[in-house]
Amino acid sequence: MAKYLVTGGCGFIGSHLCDALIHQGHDVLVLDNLSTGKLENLNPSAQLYVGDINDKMLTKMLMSQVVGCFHLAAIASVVRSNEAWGETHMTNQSGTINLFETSAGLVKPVPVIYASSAAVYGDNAAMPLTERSVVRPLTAYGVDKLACELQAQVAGRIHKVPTLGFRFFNVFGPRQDPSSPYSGVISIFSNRVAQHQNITIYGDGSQIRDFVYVQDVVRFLLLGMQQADIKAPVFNICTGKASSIKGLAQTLFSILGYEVEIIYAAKKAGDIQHSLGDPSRLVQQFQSCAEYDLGQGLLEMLQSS
Ligand code: NAD
Ligand code: UD2
Repeated sequence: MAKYLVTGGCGFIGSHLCDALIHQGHDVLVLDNLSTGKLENLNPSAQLYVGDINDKMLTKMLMSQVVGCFHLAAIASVVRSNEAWGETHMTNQSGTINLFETSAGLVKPVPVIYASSAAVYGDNAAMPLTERSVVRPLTAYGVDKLACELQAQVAGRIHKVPTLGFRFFNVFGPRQDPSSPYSGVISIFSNRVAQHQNITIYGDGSQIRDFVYVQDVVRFLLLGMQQADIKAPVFNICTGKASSIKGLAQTLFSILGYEVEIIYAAKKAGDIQHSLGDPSRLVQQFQSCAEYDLGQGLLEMLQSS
């Protein structure tokens, strides 16, 4: 049994991670400013500190108590990163540096496992995307995530902080807030279809995504804590399976046993056409692959709501 810090523990992915850590018998401290996270997401056994990841006194007080930090706090919306450039940078890059720096300042630096994103690849047509593919982030969000990976190298090389970064592809599952305008397509579609409301597909629906279920992401985060290294390794978390947005709607219809009207609207500016990851490096490192496919994940998500 050990004690861990989870930043962003009241959010979608962080709250599932807290559940898993607590289920394994660990103590969990959570640092979250509740900007998008919700109190009701959080496991009651976790100890919540409402505050900012840039608060140096707070991060020092928390990190000095734990054996490792899972860093998931971020402004996770790409659209928001474009609207509030400087503000998201303060959280997404400076906040990450503060956590690395806090760890570096401890008698013995603690490992930091952090969330990067497939957004670092931008619209790279070379599919599937491996960790060696060209990175060409198109947004402030993607640039900050890539910068976090570079700062992790600094943390390891200069300050001996062990880190490990995961490039999440499109994560889905329970607690992904469908009411947010920035929410993921699966939470929006499943919420609307469940209420027999129409859904909107932007573009012709042929765009491809690699949807990965939140429980798989949590499993790799936990495994990652044992593999953090001062060489700052980075891994895709993806399934390697492509789903079109049109195909997603059809899968949802067949699981629920009915259909709703699909409205086609103009493709959103900057929307990535194809995003498909190659999980080979992940599988090789952790001797494990994503266990859920889209259908299984959708089924579990719908049953849990
Ligand atoms: P989320 O918005 O549900 O969770 C983020 C959490 O961080 C929230 O609880 C929020 O309140 C908190 N937070 C934000 N700014 C903070 C700050 N300055 N100080 C303290 N807390 C702060 O998002 P999520 O989908 O759970 O994303 C978790 C991580 O995974 C993020 O780093 C995100 O960029 C990354 N990611 C997510 C996806 C996805 O498909 N959901 C894909 C790629 C990467
Ligand atoms: C995801 C992540 C983002 C970033 C990026 C990396 C989410 C919410 N966003 O953006 O954080 O990591 O990947 O490149 O996970 N769509 C519709 N109808 C809808 C909603 C969406 O057609 O009602 C389309 C949308 O235009 C896009 C696809 O569905 O083509 C996926 O959209 P998304 O917002 O779920 O995720 P994405 O890939 O844009």
